[in-house]
Amino acid sequence: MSDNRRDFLKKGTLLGLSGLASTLLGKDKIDKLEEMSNQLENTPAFALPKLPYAYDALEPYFDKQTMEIHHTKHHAAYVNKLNETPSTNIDYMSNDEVKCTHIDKYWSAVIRNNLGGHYNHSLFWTLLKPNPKGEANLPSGKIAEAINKDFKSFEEFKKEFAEKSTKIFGSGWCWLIKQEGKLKIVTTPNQDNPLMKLEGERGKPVLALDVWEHAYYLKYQNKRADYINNWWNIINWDQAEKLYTTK
Ligand code: MN3
Repeated sequence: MSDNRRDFLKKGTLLGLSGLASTLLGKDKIDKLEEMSNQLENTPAFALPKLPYAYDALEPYFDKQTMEIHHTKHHAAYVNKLNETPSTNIDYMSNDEVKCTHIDKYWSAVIRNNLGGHYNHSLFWTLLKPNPKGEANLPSGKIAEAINKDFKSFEEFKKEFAEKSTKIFGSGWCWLIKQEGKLKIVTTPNQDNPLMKLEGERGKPVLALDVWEHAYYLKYQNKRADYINNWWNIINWDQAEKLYTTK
């Protein structure tokens, strides 16, 4: 068959189909469908989430300037990079948690680092809450029971978490994870996380602490231990319990 004839048949089929569709749906519906499909095509796969509090709400523990730069520059950069790097393998998966569980060492560094950066920060923000009066901030309910069971006491848990997060060499994250029903403290380098299929321990994140210098340097300089020590005041334990008790 000649190319001209093939083109003629293709066009004919398309015209026939669109004619049939307008007969069945009406032109206004077709226009609406077209508009929806254009919108879908132009919607980036990843979006910077709004913070559930103001930039200065976590003072005096996390300062306003650090929070603003951390969110609008660092987190936003991960989101932008992801949107500049389309990947049909992950862009259409239902959510970022599912996407992370597909990342292994064979993925390109640009997707691994920026997807991790986006997921980790999105989680980190929701696990913080203002505490302007400096009230005691302790876990309660099921998460408190589980911490007491798996670490003997809250004090022991705090000690282990502080030790492990202080010792991370360079940039990374410290996590409380649920692994086969048990709580564990693990660390990951760079923007990796315990959902990914990498060398470290895997599990569902329940708490997350960013120990990259960008998270604390403006206020605490090289004193990472002080930053960690202040973080305990603004942990959103209700959110941690929600993560712990839901699948
Ligand atoms: Mn960060």
